[in-house]
Amino acid sequence: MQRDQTVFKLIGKELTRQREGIELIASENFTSLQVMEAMGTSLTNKYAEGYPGRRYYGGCEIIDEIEQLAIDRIKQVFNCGYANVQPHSGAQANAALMLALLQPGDRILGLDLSMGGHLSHGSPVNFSGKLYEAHFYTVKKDTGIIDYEMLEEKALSLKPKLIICGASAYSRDYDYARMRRVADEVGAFLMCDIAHPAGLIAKNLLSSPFDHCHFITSTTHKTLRGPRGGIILMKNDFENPMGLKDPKGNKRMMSHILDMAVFPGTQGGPLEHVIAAKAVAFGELLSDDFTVYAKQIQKNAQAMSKALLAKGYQIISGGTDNHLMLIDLRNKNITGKKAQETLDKAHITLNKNAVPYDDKSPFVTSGIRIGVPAITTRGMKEEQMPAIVEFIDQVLMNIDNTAIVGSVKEKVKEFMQAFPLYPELKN
Ligand code: DSN
Repeated sequence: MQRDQTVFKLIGKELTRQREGIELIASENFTSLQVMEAMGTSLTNKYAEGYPGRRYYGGCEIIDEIEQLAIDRIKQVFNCGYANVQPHSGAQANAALMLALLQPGDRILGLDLSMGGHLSHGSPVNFSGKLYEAHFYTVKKDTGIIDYEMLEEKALSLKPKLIICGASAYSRDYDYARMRRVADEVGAFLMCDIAHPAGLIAKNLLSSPFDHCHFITSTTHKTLRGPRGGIILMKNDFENPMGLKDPKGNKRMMSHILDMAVFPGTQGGPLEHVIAAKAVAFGELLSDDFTVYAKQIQKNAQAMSKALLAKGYQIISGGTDNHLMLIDLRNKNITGKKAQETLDKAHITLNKNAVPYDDKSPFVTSGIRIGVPAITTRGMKEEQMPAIVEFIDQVLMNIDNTAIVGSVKEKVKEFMQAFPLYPELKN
């Protein structure tokens, strides 16, 4: 068969784009070459419905070893007792967890999407908001911090079956113990979606939800720096309180209910090439190098936030504890949409984002979200953060001046040459 020049040419162009630009999308990262290599392997050819040692297909003995390795490694990373590494994504992990715990129409309580929450935590446009009765807590208008009093009041009056913590645009740590007290008071399960800060939690740089939440879900490609995918974890397995029993009348353990909710509940054949890449990434996570990386993420985020504040940018909650920050551009009279589109022209990639109590639509927004995991992978340290803020500021302060925006693009390209990406790859 002839090599598909069309597709590979486009893949090459994308690599050039990634190499030349400053990547500030908080949910993106650059995997190691060995993580990418594991994904492009013969494992993509294999069907392996089921779990290690209990598959529906023959020929799974090697696949079993690989998947078990991924499970064992991620359990070691988070010092936890249960892991399912099959979810194709974070949203799939959340779907499976909800399927395991809830009946249609059950109440759930999560952080409002417009306050930094996530689509799969009950948004009306997502399955979670269509199948379940979703309610939301917010952040406080004056501080940008989660309104725990509101969360408690809503939980007490609504008696949700599931309380969700975790967000996609929240820069502060959580009071998990407080949320667990509320969950216990109303008899709810507590889950935490750690997709964003997982890499920092893995290295004990943020509070750990594991001692307080019944369930943890995550993606594997953000601060965990693995392939695109999801996971479900529990600190300890426990007997399911829903009373579900096996054919012999014994109460099923939650691990069994969760496994069944992933497959056959919400997915078919697992992506074993991705699971192999997860195993590689989880091995990297266990290394001291990753500890250094995770610490650098936090230092870079703090340096970036300081440099932005120095230029008069308003950061929601006044700063960051993790890898990201949310900037309200209303004092600069620029919309998130315009900022994202113009920064893109200068090869600075980030996303527009609603800010809490935004007066603009989600398609326009008043803010932008900035994250540093990807530039930290490129080798940047605190001293590069003011330079990046300077580029951003030059673009935003000259937003309609194509000559200046074009000149920043050239400066960005030159700047990035000191931080090579995949030098071993030709294109
Ligand atoms: N798309 C992810 C993010 O950017 O945070 C959430 O799913």
